[in-house]
Amino acid sequence: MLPTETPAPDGTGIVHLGLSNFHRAHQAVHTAAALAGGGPWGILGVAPRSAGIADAMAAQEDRYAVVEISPEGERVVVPAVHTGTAVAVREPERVLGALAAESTRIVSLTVTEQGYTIDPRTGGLDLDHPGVRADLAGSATTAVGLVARGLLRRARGHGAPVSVLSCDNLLGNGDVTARLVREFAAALPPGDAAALGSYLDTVTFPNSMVDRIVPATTDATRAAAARLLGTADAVPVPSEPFSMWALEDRFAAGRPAWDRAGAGVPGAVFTDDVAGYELLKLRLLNGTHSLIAYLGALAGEDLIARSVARPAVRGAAERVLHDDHLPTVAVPAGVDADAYAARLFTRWSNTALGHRTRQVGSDGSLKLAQRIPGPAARHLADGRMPHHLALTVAAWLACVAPPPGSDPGPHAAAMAEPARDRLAATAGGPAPAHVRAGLELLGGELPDAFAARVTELFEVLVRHGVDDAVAEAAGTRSAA
Ligand code: CS2
Repeated sequence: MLPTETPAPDGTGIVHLGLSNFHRAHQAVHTAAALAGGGPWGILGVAPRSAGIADAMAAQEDRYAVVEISPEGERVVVPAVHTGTAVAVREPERVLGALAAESTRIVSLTVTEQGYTIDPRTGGLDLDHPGVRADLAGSATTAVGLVARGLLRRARGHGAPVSVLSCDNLLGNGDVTARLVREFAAALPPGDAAALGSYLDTVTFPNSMVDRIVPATTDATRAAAARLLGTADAVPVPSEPFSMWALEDRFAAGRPAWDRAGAGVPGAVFTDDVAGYELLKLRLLNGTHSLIAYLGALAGEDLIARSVARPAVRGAAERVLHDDHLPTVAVPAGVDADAYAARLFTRWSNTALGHRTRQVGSDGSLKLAQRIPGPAARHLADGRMPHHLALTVAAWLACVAPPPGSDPGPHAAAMAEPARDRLAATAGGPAPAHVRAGLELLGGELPDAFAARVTELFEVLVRHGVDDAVAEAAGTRSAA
């Protein structure tokens, strides 16, 4: 059994949807810290579809290691907070039973931007999504369907309170989740809609900002875990040492003492200004991260750390962060924006971490929807062109939907992009129409002037490469 310092939880008060590396290195570690104070805060870890991690954890008594990697060295923590794992598509009844159990006080989620089944055109629940349609007809496979059907059982049963905690990189993630579940409820047959609708008045959906850079597991992670633990772990998680969590303290049935530091992480911040932390993080970190990933991949870089070490990419990242993202954020009281920004560059420069451009660049149509239209609209309304936000969109398109005959390189080609086929349809046509198709996916109805600037930068990128495009965005490119 993997050695741990986490005290055994006194029950399973949390059902978590999404057994990703991010959950396992973030919420799980903060929960391990909280359990030093005791409590019924064990976690049933539910993988939506794939059994790999769930079954490997089950074969290890639900334990795994988090390997914290920094240039100074490695450190291991075994956050033994899971009391079981399940796979929703394989055992839906068991998962629904757990969601509905009276002992469940928190249902948390890390299902990625894609997992919320949002229609980008409306920002609401995608009622045409095949999974959503099936869930409305009686199954429970999507995140929203699982949560709603679990809550419906609670409503029809004991009616005990619960909170739903989104831990994904969505602006207002709790509010968004509440809205999607309500939209699902409203689309149910009248009896169910009424029962769930009134129970939902008792459920809270705290907003939260989550932050820890967590790459994919590799053979090197497994080797490091085995070396540090003295025993094999099939599913360890690599992570940076940094971790941050800011949440609203609105829990209908209690919560772990996540404000406790321990297991290598500082305590979470409970605040009424989660929105400030979310904007700061989604824009400065995630928004800039996307630009680094796309430009880096186009320049042939596999790793984020190597990308940001390139002067052109570093320069563009500084500009997008300071000129385009930071001015749109009301920095929360007590946060030093300059120190925050400087620390981001240190975090991104962690070469030992092995964070890949393809990981950050994947699902761009969904991630950029959270990261670009909001700040871009702010600048454009003030009559200012956010050149480096335009460069971010151009670099995304150059990676995932380049014109035929232009090769974005292996790292861009390896990026997952749910809209790849849709974008391929316009990639061979005129660039302005192609860019418009890309911007439509991001939503936000940005003015034509922005689309025109994206088009210019896209053309420079695919014809002349990263250095020229960065110079063009900065206004320092000499006429070709
Ligand atoms: C990244 C995030 O992949 C991405 O889009 O920007 O996963 C980022 O590493 C985390 O949000 C850091 O907290």
